Amino acid sequence: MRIDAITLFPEWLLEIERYGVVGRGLRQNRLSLAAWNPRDYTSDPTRRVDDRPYGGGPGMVMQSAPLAATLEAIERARGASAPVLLMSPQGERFDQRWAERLAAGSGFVLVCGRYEGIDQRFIDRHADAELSAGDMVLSGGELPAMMIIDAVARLIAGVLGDARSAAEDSFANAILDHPHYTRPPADEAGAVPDILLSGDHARIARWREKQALGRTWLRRPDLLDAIELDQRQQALLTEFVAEYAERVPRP
Ligand code: 9D3
Repeated sequence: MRIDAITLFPEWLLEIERYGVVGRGLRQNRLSLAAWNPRDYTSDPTRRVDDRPYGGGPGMVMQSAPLAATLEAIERARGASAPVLLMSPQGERFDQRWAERLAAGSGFVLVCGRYEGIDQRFIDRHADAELSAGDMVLSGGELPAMMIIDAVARLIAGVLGDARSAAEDSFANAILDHPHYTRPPADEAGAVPDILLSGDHARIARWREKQALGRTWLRRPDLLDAIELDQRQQALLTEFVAEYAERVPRP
């Protein structure tokens, strides 16, 4: 998998090479990452890549030509074209389905904007999709790009040590995780639920699934609307809801 990123802050973006799952993927040669600065591909002697918006208004707009020239250099280096994904607050929300789709291909180009935005002509001509990290205002596309690289890297076969993990994650994507506990069995914040200390693996699995479904019902009902529960899961959730109604009496 080859990922190229266009950014005014290439050193920052490449920091992720030094850590965690992305670092591991690079060392294993299952992933390669390159960052390209559009200032290196402008004909302007002052290396300018932005200008004032036509029609007026605050802020600056990234010019199309330096981005297009950078993209051309990337395609030359790759020897082929690759999907171009623009990081944008106007984009489609990036999620695990997007991560899976990207991990299934051989790579892509991430374009990180800065300033108020990017000249629409670059977007229209070159962007295959626009992706957002969610409804918050950031100062550029670099952090969303790093987020995407991390999410995709952990789906590349062999990058996660444990083959189970990625598959479990994709189920965990549909509903929330159950709570976790580790030693000690009791501390100033309370005791670990008895069942987890019982050694009864079947009951523990059932308890965890019930907690996962219950938390999803409490915190992310939208996720439950999107999936079909089987009869066993439906029964576990009904149990959770009944116990919850007892614990928290409504006025
Ligand atoms: C505050 C300025 N905004 C309206 C006047 C427009 C705006 C322009 C540029 C808002 C943010 C940005 C920079 N953000 C990104 O490039 C970005 C982003 C984000 O801000 N939130 C979530 N996902 C993304 S992906 C790229």
